[in-house]
Amino acid sequence: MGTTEDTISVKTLSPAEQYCPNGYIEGPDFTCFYLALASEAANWQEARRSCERTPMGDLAVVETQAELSFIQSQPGLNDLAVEGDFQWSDCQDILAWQRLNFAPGEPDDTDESQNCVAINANGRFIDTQCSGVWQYVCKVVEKDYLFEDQFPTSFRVEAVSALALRATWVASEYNCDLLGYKVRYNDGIGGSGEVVVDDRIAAPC
Ligand SMILES: [Ca+2]
Ligand SMILES: [Ca+2]
Repeated sequence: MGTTEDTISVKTLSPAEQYCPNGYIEGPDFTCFYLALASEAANWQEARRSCERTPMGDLAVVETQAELSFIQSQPGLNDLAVEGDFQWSDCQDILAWQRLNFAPGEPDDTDESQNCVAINANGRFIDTQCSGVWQYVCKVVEKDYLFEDQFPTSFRVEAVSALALRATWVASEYNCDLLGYKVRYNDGIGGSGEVVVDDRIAAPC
C-alpha cells in the first residue's frame, strides 16, 4: 500500500468559562468532577461521550492520590490503543504511583478482552471489559490553551500496513482524538511529537 493522504477532523476543546460547570462539584485542588448517578451508569464509550458533552470534560484523569480517594467509579484509564499500555483519556501515560493503585493481580486482561479500567469497592483500579456498565466520573481537564491547538495544521497521514495509518501534525496535547480513529500520542525519546494512529474504530472515541 502506498503513501496516502487524508483529511482528518479533530475535536478541539474550548476553555472553561466558569470554575466548575453546572452539575460538577469541586474536588481536591480546584478540580471539578461530575459523579454520575447509579441511574446514569453506562459502558466506557457511552460514559466518555456523556462526559464530553461538557466543554473540556472527559472521563476523569486521576492526577493525585487525593483525587483517587475522592472518586469511586469509572475513570478515563484504558489500554484500548495498545494492549498493556495504559493511558488516560487525555493521552497521558499511566504514572508509576497510579500503576501501584491497581488491585492485587490486576491488570490481568482476562480473556484478552479487558481494556477499560474501573475502581473496585476497595478504591483500587481493575481492568475490565469496556462493555461493562459502571457509574462513572467525569472531570474538567484544564490545560494551557495554545493558539495552534485550535487549528492544528499540516496533517500528514500514511498507511504503514493494511490496518494502521501514521498521522503527523503540529504536536498538541489536546488533539489526541481524531474522529474515527484511535490515536496515541508518542512524544518518545527526542520528543518527535508523533501522533500514531493505531486502529480504525467504528465510532469517534
Ligand atoms: Ca487490556
Ligand atoms: Ca481484570
